[in-house]
Amino acid sequence: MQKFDKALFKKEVENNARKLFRRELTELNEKEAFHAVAAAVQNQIIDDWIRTTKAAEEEDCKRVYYLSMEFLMGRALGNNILNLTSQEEIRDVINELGLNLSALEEAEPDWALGNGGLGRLAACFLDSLATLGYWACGCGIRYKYGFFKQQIVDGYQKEVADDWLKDGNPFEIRRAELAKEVRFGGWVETVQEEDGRLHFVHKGYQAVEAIPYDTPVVGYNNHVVDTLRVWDAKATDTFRLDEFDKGNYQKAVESANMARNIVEVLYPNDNHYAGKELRLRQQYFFISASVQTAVADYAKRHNGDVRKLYEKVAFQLNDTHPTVAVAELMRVLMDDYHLTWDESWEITLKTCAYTNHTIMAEALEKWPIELFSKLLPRIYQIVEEINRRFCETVRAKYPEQAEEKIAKMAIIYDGQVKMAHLAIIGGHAVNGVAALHTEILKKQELRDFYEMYPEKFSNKTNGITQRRWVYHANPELAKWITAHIGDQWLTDLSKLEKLAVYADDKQAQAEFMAIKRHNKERLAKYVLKHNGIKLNVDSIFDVMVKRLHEYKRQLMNILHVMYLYNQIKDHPEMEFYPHTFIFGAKAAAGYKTAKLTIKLINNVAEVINNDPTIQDKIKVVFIEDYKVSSAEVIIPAADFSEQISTASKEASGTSNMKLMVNGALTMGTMDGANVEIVQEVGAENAFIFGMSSDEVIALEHNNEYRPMDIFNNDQEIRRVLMQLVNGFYSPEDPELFRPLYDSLLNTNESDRADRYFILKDLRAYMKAQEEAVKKFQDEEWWARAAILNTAHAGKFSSDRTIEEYAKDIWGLDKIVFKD
Ligand code: 26M
Repeated sequence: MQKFDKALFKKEVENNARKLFRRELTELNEKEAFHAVAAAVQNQIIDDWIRTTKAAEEEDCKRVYYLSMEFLMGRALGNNILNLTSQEEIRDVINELGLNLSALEEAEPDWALGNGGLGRLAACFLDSLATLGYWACGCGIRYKYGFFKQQIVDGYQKEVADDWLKDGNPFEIRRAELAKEVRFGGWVETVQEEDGRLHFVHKGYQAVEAIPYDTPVVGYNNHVVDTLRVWDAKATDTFRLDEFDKGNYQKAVESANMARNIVEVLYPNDNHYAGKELRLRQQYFFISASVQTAVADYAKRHNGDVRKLYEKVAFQLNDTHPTVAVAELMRVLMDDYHLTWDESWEITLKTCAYTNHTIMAEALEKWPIELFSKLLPRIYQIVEEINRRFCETVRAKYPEQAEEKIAKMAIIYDGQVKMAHLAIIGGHAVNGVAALHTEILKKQELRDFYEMYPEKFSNKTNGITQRRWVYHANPELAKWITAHIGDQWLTDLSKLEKLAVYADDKQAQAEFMAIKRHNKERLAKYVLKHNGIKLNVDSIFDVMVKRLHEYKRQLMNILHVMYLYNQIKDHPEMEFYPHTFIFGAKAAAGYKTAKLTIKLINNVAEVINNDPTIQDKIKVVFIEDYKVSSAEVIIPAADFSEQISTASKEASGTSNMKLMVNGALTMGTMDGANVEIVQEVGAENAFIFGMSSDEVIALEHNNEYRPMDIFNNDQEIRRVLMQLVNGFYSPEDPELFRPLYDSLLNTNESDRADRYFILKDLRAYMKAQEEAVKKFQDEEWWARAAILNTAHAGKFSSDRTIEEYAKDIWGLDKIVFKD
């Protein structure tokens, strides 16, 4: 590989300015200059990208298709530059050109094609796949509008459309030549072939053209470039002409609108299923296009013989959202490649694998059969046949309890198509995303399936990429780590272990905490600019950043803040260490309780931050529009990491890992990957509290939980709850927070009171907080524990996770460059 040519790069940037804007570089604003530089960076990538595909094709490598409705990529420019390892050279050139690299990076919009954990995990996985030298393609949807932007107006969340593509995306390439047709609606006709076989013909459908846009996924320092392929939708020209000929203008416009609608917007729900037809349309649209492409690409390389597809192709289903892939692969193999059912079934089983990301019942996808069969008649027919055969198997295996098993396990039952069942039955692997979560799946949620197919189940604890979450987000810490243990941690995070010997080293402690302080200053600047609030960098930065959901218990956090405020008001003389509570969270647009919690946090902030008698002992900050790029500023500045979900509810969590590796201490319940974090760092270097998952599950079953008893017996908690309904935080509308109060204390027709055991865990949480604050004041103890958190975070690299998937589920080999 040739060395980075600074002079050439500089010329290219200058030329790009002229080509793109017909102006000189010096005359461009920051956004325009970003485009000029990004185009030059893309040019650095392109040869490696082509070369990667060539090498993988020549060696006939196995390729994994990561099928996901979401890829929460964040910004690309800075990360690409880091992974190309030409950061210093590029920075020099940019400085010589009178520009500033970080300012240019900030001009790029976030690629917010995802909601939260599941989407960001997909993005971390792509980074790891490329870095480890595997051949991978992320397949998804090119949403015109990504996850909404959040504005806080009068304390309320307001959703604003995220028009992220309006200035174009310099990293994407439109591949019109690879378009595929996707068919909706119509009916299926059965035709008997000469050989007696039945053939199924899809008639009267509406066709949509799927057009792929490819963006590069740059591996770190290895010249491997994988692909993120997102599909755009267009009305098919043939259909339109046809309709015009008949003078049916209306229908032609309808079809164009239908196409546009499919890719219009990302559904902003997470862990919640709504049963919208458009959502199923989105799912089938990108799956059909991706599956057709994967099979065609394989066929091209294997003389049209697809019977060994599974040897070279793996489909990973990111939750149940892409599960129609099981039936679509069956359809393509049978209808387009003329394989038999049995041949197709064997291939499908060996190709597909499913990851479960949640046990929340309201997240389970169950489509009404009318809706499903009308939109996807041929697919429904195939699902019915898969189901029929599955039920036969169950009857043979469990003759005694057949109907009971079928009621629980069938794909089609009670008028619904159960996508999780299809994913489990139609694939060879099922995995949970943390050890505890996988155990709960095996013992409870998916118990019958585990009993029937124990060999399919495994755990793959989530991870995060250290390239974005340390190297890019926390450059000072990255430099410090490299100075102490070398730079191998960038591709082998277990190397961080070597930092443990510095935990007791006074100088190392001082340096580590100085870096934390700089990061707190950087965040304080951000908050001043975006919120107009001045932060005290000597205070504890207590950070809770994640989607807003009742089970994550942001409400418990703010109730604790309300309690502290009462304490200080009652005892103004008491010693109190300054404490800054930082929140970042978006609520699903239709999720009332979640939105009201945001309003509560903001009202509490308003009252406390403006109370002069508090003298800045407590600050509450709600950071507007939490997203990947702001996470990169917030996370490195954290002292406390809030991971306080009701045990058993958070499948894994990933902000817990990002915060840990950046030296924050976990304040958490024994839930999701917190359990493994504690295992790695030691319970003495975290603050663990609350009910265990077993206790929660037992209490859910025995119906003996009475939150009202807590209200009646604990006067301090009672007072906090009363402040929700006496106008203390909403004098203009004392009833405003009544729904939150009710959710904690009053059982209603749909819900038992305090479904997530907030009051049950609140005392324990308050104690854990008190303990943590005490420990924080012992600077030496804290510095040691913070270093140890970074040192023991090695397990939580997505590189480790991907190696496990590659070995246990996908059977991938690495790309080798021969030239
Ligand atoms: C479903 C139907 C309709 C519209 C949207 C959805 C939907 C979208 C996203 C449902 C769930 C979605 O995401 C769930 C999610 O993010 N789960 C999180 O996955 C992380 C990665 O494994 C885990 O770390 C988190 O614990 C888990 O909550």
